[in-house]
Amino acid sequence: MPDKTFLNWPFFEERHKALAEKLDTWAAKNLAHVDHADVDAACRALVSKLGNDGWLEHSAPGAEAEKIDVRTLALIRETLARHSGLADFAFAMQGLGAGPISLFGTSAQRETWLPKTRSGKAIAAFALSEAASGSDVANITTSARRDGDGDGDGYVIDGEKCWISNGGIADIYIVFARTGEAPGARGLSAFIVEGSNPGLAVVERIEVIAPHPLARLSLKNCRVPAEALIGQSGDGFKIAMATLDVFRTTVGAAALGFARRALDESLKRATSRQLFGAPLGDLQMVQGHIADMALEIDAAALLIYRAAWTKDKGAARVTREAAMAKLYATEAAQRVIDMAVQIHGGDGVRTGHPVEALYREIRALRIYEGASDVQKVVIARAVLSSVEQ
Ligand code: COS
Repeated sequence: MPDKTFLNWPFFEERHKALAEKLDTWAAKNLAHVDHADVDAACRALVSKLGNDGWLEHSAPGAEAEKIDVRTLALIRETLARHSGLADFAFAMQGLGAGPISLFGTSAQRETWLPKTRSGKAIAAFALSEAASGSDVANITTSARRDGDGDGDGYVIDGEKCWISNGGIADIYIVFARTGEAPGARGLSAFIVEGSNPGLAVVERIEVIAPHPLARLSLKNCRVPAEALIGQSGDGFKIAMATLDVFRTTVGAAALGFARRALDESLKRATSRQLFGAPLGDLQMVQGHIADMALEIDAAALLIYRAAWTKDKGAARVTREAAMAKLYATEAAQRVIDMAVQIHGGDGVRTGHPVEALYREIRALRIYEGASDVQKVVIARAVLSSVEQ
């Protein structure tokens, strides 16, 4: 049984505790046997199930005045991740994909798309990365030019996007492209591109160690109407960064869910397996691992819910807090899971064992939505900029 005492921390309100309990019960019932044989079908089914049962309503705010509740997102991600990595992925991408619309979209964009992503009727994707600009977002080369003679009524997008989660199954992609108002970061814009757009194609499916729908996409002569632009032209970089400020904290939360599962599995093992005539957990070296795991988990949780609470309480920017939460929680979860594998011995690397799956699942979280190395750059910049010149 996972430790739930953290729900009594002052970051949470009664509604958060109730939601976490209800989702845990739901997940135990619905996510015990997620079939990974066809990840596209599995993801479609998970989005549909999460939508039908109301969980996706939390992935983006419903009404315009409503704000995204990062504590709720984080609690949902850590709970889903504890039960199923793919279910967490399905939930997370609905939030990240719809994020630019919910944070910066017009009323019309919100009314068209959010009811669909919140009910699971449309699958969302966030198409930012390119082969040569994953960490260096300002270097994006995909272009969007005005259709017609510079003042046409739409845009034509050309380029390639890489590492796009839900690539191939999404109904809506948020595509970041260069519109050229200024060099670098100030010359990007964000667009809504429908999956059915004839200018959009999957050129490669990418297989990874923890499989999920992932693709390289091409945009060729991809026409979108003027209303597809999110926010102001030239604001794309800030839209991407502000969206990541919200969702990076929740990547940390997913890592926390994986780490909690690893500790739960290790506690079961330590109390049931006999070694040298006593339970494994009687060995001080195993106790050392368990102490380290519990400490890493609490430290990660404190950073995650600090960042989430700070944003929910109205902070304009949580760049530093979110970067710290993602960096610490993902790195800590990797260490926790590695210790879980060690405690499980041979079973820890047996295909199909929960800790073997966790060992594969955690690795990408230290890379996507800003690699650990980038988070250090972000934290250092924030700390340095706080020094008065
Ligand atoms: N929120 C709002 N605005 C932001 C912001 C944020 N979190 N971060 C930066 N900005 C603004 C800056 O204030 C700056 O605005 P002005 O030009 O008006 O001063 C502008 O955006 C450019 O910022 P900066 O100079 O920091 O840009 P860099 O190109 O140097 O950014 C890093 C470098 C590494 C920080 C950035 O590219 C990054 O976060 N990369 C990782 C991206 C990522 O997560 N990739 C994974 C893809 S999603 S799976």
